[in-house]
Amino acid sequence: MSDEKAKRTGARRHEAAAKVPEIGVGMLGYAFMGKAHSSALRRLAYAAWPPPLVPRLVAIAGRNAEQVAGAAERFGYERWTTDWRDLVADPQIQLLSNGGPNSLHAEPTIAAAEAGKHVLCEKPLGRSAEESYEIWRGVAAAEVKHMCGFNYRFVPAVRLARELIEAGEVGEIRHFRARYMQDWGVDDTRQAWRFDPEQAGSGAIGDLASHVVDLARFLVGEIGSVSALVRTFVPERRVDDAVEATVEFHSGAIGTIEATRLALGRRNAFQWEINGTEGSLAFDLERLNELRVFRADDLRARGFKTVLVTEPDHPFAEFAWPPGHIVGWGDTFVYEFHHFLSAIAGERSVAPYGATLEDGYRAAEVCDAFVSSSRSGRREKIVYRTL
Ligand code: SOE
Repeated sequence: MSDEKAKRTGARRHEAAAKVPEIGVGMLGYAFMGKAHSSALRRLAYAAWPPPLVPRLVAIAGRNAEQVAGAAERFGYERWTTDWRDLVADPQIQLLSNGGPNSLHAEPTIAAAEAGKHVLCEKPLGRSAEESYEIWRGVAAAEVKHMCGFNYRFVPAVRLARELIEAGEVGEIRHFRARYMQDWGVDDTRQAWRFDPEQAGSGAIGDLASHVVDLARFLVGEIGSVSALVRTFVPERRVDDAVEATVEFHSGAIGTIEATRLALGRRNAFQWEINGTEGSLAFDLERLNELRVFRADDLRARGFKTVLVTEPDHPFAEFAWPPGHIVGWGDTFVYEFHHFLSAIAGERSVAPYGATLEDGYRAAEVCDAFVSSSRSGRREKIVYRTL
C-alpha cells in the first residue's frame, strides 16, 4: 500500500473515531475498583464500535501521590491529583466514576453532580440507608444521569435470567435463595479500610450482601420484610463478618440471603437459585458464563441443563467473541459502563437494567433491616422513602 493510500486509510479510520463524541472521565480511586473501572472504560471504546461516547481518561484522584501517579501512568489518565475536588472542578470532566472507600462516596458524588457531572458510584452507595438516601437525593436534584455500580446485573447469564423471567419462562416465582461467600475476611491486614466501620460502614453486609439484595430486587422484585442474624466471629473486629436472612418479597415469594467473608475455600462464590411455577434458574459466579435452567415441560428430560451464555442472540454478545469463547468478571464492568454511556448519550435510560442511585438506596434499606432485625430478634418490615 502506497504511503499516500496508507495515510488516507489511516486518516479515514481516524475520522470515523473522531465522529463519536468524547466524554471526559474523572476517576476517584486507583485500587481494585479504580483498575476495574479504568480497564472497562478503555476497552468499551472498541469492544463494540462505535461506542455511544468515547471515554477520555482525563484525571484520577487518590490519597497517596506516589500510588495515584503510578496508576495514572498505568491506566492512561492525562493527569492525577491527591484531591478529589480537582476532579469536581475540572471542566474537561463530564463523568465522575467513584471507586473510593465507602466513606468517600457521599461528598464527592454529590459535589460532582452539583457541578453538572454524571456520576457512577460504586456499591454500597452509602455506609447506611440514611447516607445512601442523602446521596440519591443530592444527585437527583442535580438532574444528571446516575448509576450505582451493581455490576453483577451485567453478567450475560444474569441478564439472560432476567429476560427469561420477563418472558414468563419461569412462571410465578416462589423461591429465591442466594449466598455470596468469600474467605479473605480471615485476614484484617488486606484492604484494612473494609474492617473500619468509619470508612466502610459495615462488613460483609455492605460489601457482599448488598450485591445479593440488588440482584434479588433485579430478578424477583421488591423485598417487604426480613428476619436476620448478623455475626462478627473474629475477636475485636468492629464490622460484621456474616449475615443469614430470610426475606419476603412484595410478590409473595420467599427466600434466603447469606453473605460471609469467612467461608474457607469459597473465593468469590456468588450463587443463587430461583424456583418458579414453570421452571428454575441457577447461577454461580465462579462459573460465570453458565446459566442452569430447568423447564417444567422438561420433566421428561429430568433435571437442569447448562446453557453456555455465549450465543449470538445472548445478552452482550455484540461485545464478546464467537460462541464458546467465554467472558470474565472484568467484562461486566465494560457492559455496565457501556450501558451508562448509552444513557448519557440519550440512547436509553439507566433503569431498569442498570441500577440507579435509588436502587443503591433501596439495597441499603434492606441491609440496614438485616442489622435491626438481628438486634431486635424480630422480623423487620421495610419502608422505602421517596424523594
Ligand atoms: C470484595 O469483597 C469485593 O471486591 C467486593 O467489594 C466487590 O463488590 C465484589 O464484586 C468482589 O469482591
